[in-house]
Amino acid sequence: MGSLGAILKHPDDLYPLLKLKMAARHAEKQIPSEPHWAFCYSMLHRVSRSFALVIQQLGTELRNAVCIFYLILRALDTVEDDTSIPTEVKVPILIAFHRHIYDRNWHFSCGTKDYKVLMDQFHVVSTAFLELGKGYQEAIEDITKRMGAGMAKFICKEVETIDDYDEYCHYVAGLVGLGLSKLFNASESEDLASDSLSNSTGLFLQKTNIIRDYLEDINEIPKSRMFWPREIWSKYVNKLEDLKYEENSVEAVQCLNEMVTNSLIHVDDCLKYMSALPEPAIFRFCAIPQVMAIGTLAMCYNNINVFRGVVKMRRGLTAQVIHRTKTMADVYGAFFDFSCMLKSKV
Ligand code: IN0
Repeated sequence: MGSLGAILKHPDDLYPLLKLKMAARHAEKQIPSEPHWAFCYSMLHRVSRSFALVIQQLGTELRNAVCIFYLILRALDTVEDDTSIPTEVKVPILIAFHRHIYDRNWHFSCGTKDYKVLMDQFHVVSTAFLELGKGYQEAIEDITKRMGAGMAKFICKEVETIDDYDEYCHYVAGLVGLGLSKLFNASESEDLASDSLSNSTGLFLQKTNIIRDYLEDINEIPKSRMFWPREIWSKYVNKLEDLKYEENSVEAVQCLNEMVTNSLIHVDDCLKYMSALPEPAIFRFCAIPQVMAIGTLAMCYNNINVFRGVVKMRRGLTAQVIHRTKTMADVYGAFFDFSCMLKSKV
């Protein structure tokens, strides 16, 4: 079907995309005038347009804290992800990262493209961090410390069991949930959510990323990154990379389906977490990534293309999710629709 055909068949797609573009333009115009904040927001915009968009509705203080938290985590992630850094250099940086954020003179060049700019200009992020309220700073420091230590642990350790998988996802995403709950609480608009529910919310997002990014991670140069737990893939193949070869297509899809099923365990907690967020702006900020995740899982299930290229939600669908996710009823509706799609594939 041509693009006009697609639009005519789904006329709803055109309008949300247009609205998304207008909102993105509006967000760009809202970039603050102080140069260090302008840098942080334009950096955020470059690394994740939709994230930059969705945080616009938060109050200024909380929005600034979330922006800096996101950039610090991206920087930490850039160090963890860069497979060209030797282990003996990488591990000490990860472990001390929570101290580097206070040091305007600290610098470590790594990563590529936008992430290289972020690393090279990290002192600008530090400058903005030091302007946040103490409560925000302490929450960000605490999470950065625990995450860096967890990442360091997994540099030298493979993800063997499902427990390892949950532990790794806790460090890189569950802790983000705990940190955000602390930031919401520090902004005084929200009661502190339970750690267990905040953790599940992060696990659900990260497991979705790990499933979706199989090929990208396995093809990483100079060394693959492997996050799928051996306890699951060893039922289907001898080596994780074997899943990408055409002769193993049947096993690959079966393994993929088991991975998707594993991530669905967290849906219950995610819905509970979201239903307890009374502040509308915070609610939308949390709900949009969750709806995107269940949508991505529904697309990935039984889909061999996960092993051939990138499986992503279409831009029009993303735009719809952003504009239609306003209340808990919208979230239940979206989870219901994507669950029906999953069910039809099982
Ligand atoms: C996030 C999360 C995020 C947002 C809201 C509530 C959360 C509660 C618990 C845990 C994480 C929460 O959302 C972003 C969304 C995002 O960046 N999406 C990308 C899409 C993509 O493919 O990367 C985009 O371009 O829009 C998220 O994925 N993570 C994240 C990081 C920092 C913060 Cl402060 C919030 C990353 C991760 C690893 C899933 C936690």
